Amino acid sequence: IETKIPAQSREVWNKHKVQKFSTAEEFEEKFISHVEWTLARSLYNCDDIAAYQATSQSVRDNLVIDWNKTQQRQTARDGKKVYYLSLEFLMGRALDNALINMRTDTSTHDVGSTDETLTKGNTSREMIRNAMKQLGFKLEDVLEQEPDAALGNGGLGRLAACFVDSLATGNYPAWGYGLRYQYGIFAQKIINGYQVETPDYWLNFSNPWEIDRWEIQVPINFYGYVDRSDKEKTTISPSDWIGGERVLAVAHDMPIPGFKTSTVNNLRLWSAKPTTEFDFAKFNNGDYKNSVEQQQRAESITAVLYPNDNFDQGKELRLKQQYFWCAASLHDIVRRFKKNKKPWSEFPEAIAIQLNDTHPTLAIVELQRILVDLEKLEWHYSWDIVTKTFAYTNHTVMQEALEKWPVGLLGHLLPRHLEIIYDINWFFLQSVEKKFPHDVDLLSKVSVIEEASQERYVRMAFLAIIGSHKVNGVAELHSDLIKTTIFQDFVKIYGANKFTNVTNGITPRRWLKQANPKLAELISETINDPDDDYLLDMSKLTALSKYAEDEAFQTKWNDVKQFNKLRLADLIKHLNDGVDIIDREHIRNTLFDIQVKRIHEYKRQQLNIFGVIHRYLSIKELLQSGASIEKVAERYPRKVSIFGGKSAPGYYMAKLIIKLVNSVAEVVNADTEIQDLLKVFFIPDYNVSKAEIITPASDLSEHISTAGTEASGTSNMKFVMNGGLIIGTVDGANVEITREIGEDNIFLFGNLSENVEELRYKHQFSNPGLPEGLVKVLNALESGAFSPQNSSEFRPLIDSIKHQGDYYLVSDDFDSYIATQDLVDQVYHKDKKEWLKKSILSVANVGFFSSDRCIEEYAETIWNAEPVKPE
Ligand code: Z57
Repeated sequence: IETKIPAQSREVWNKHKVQKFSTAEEFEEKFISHVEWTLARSLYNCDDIAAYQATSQSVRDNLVIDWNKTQQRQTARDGKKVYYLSLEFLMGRALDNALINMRTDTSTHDVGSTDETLTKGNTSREMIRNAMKQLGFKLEDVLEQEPDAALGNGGLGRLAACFVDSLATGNYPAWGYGLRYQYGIFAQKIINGYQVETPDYWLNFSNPWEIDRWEIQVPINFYGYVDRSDKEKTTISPSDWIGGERVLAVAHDMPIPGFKTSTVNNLRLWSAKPTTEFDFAKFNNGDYKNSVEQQQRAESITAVLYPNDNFDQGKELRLKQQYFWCAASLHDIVRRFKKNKKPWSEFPEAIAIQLNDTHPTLAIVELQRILVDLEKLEWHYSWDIVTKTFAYTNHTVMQEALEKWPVGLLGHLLPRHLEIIYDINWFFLQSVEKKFPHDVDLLSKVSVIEEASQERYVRMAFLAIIGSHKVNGVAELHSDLIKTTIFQDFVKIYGANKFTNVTNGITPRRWLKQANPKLAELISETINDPDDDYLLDMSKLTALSKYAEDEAFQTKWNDVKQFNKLRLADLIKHLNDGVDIIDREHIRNTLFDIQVKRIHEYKRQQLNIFGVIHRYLSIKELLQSGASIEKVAERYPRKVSIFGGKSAPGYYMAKLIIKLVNSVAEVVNADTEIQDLLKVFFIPDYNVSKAEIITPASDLSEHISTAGTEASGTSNMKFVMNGGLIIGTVDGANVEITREIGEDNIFLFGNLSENVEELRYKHQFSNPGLPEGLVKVLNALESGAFSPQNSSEFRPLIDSIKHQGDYYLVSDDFDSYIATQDLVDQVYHKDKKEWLKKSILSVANVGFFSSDRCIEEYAETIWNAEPVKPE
């Protein structure tokens, strides 16, 4: 590797080589020097926040050493590099994760152990905990100081975060590329039962996890025109795009440590800043203020994350974000490639670029522009390189989430890119015409340009398919669905092999070891794996199966669950202004029923809350008919129904569902007649760090989307990994979860995806009459039982079912949902041993859903990339 340092200076560099801390002693020294030098504080003003900063800086120092070595090693080895382009990385907190991942010990066990006989070379979380104690701090309190890096909305963004963890753990030479939003997803407040959004300015204190690369600045152009004064030139020959607005993309790197490996990969996030160029025309006109203001606007590009999940708002600023990020990332990738002086034909062997949804589709167009316009390569030669480089992951079949940009808007912002899109489409349609002559209908169906209405649109998913060599869905059912529905014509054109499935996964480091240390400890002890190697090879968990019916083990298993339920009960009490709604006395016999995820009609939180209302009404009915509370408890045993999740700020129905949950909670929790048989709570501001407390505490979690709408779901995997059972529809990854853990260990209900179309169709015409139970619920809603001040408040939720065709099939699945909830009660309360057996077997067989497996599949079947292992 090249260097500017003369050979004779090497000695000095080697003599003063930086070293990682590896003992408690060395850590303490680092910590204190960061308090003094980095923070300019001292023993006299070091609070928990300062301790968090100093600890993070110290840990970061270790990571940076390995980061540098990893980059050198990966460059020297010159294997294929993988780039994961995602507009969202929902990372959560970094410190605890780094402490867990950077552990290098091979002999000490670190959870709950008070063993202080850690020797040199063992950098473990436990060592740091003890050292911090020596320094006067409690690790758990210090960890709480870190704000979540909430640069994502939901599943898609969290998936990207799990992926970078697994890429580093698997030693893949892989970088993530994203945007460094100044404001992540909004913080959610609940005021009078309504969601209120408040800004998440997460960079309030300096962020110890980012390395600012002020030297890496990429100029990005927008607007302007294409110079066509040379009449010889066509749109497929090298063209000059004269940009009209210019901003700079600045790199910020986050180190991504792998688990039990010294590989530290990079997550590069771009922020926008004004160029130092000045608009002298304006300035000379005396318009100094305007000229400065225009410059200031640059920063708005990376100011805020769009807060929609599974919905395309189509705003110009969003398109600007997308191009800004794609152009900066590609410039960076191409720059690195060119250092090697390889021929362009080798580009696809050197580089794989994965597109996380259609958000980075412009990267395809940008690479074609770089090759044709800047590198002056022939069009078709370039296009061959492009299509061999890219692969596209689809995450949804929902129409409202599929991106399409008005041709006018795209052409205004990126005039040269629109030309290239038209030419890509032209050559594509020609090839279709050749294969299926005279099929005009087919041509209009698969054209990148939609011409159905006045406005013409660019269909980004079609462009992504055409520009990629592989397209994958995120769970088996979903990957089958895209082949038979939204992309069926492309299967006809390209053949089925272009389309593949890679079922999602989650990282067991964060979602088991970090979130549920007690369960992790019990597992490692039981399967005799003191070094937690099962976190790398989850098939080891199958060894738990033989204890599934072992009573002593079941008791320990149940104790862990109780611990986690108490931990959540504490959080809920804290969030409820110190008022405890959960009866600690009975917590062992109280079923924790949890649904936490983005609020969306297709995810059907409305079905859940209708079920809760139904349960409440039934309890009341029984009591009114004279049954004793004990008698009622036999039919409706104790339950706490927990909800959480954000609604997009502009999504009226989702916000109404949140309000309904809170209104029901208010009525039910205040009803002394039912005692503690039923409690309802909406956890405000659901995020990654809250998920780490919530997930381990579930007895039951709900994954109840209308069949065919949830592409995969990933929280279903998290709950199973923590010993929770699932009530769910035959949708997304629920299907494979059932296959892996066994159909006896999951509560499935509802209509199948193959029947959805017909059911929806029927709703348009006939009115089959709603199920009796649902009628009671809707009547109660209509009567204002949960909205005394405004009895029509929930009208839209009722109307959607009664008068608008019940698009999400709540009425069709209602009875089967209620019946299945009854079954849940039966098993949980009448046969606890059976329940625990199901729970243990679930964890024993959850291994498939590790994101390590998932990344390996991407590497083998899509990227053709191999790990670069440290010596
Ligand atoms: C998003 O979070 C998902 C899909 C999208 O198209 C967008 Br935009 C955001 C989710 C799916 O809804 C989940 O089912 C899936 O598990 C997740 O992406 C990760 O694949």
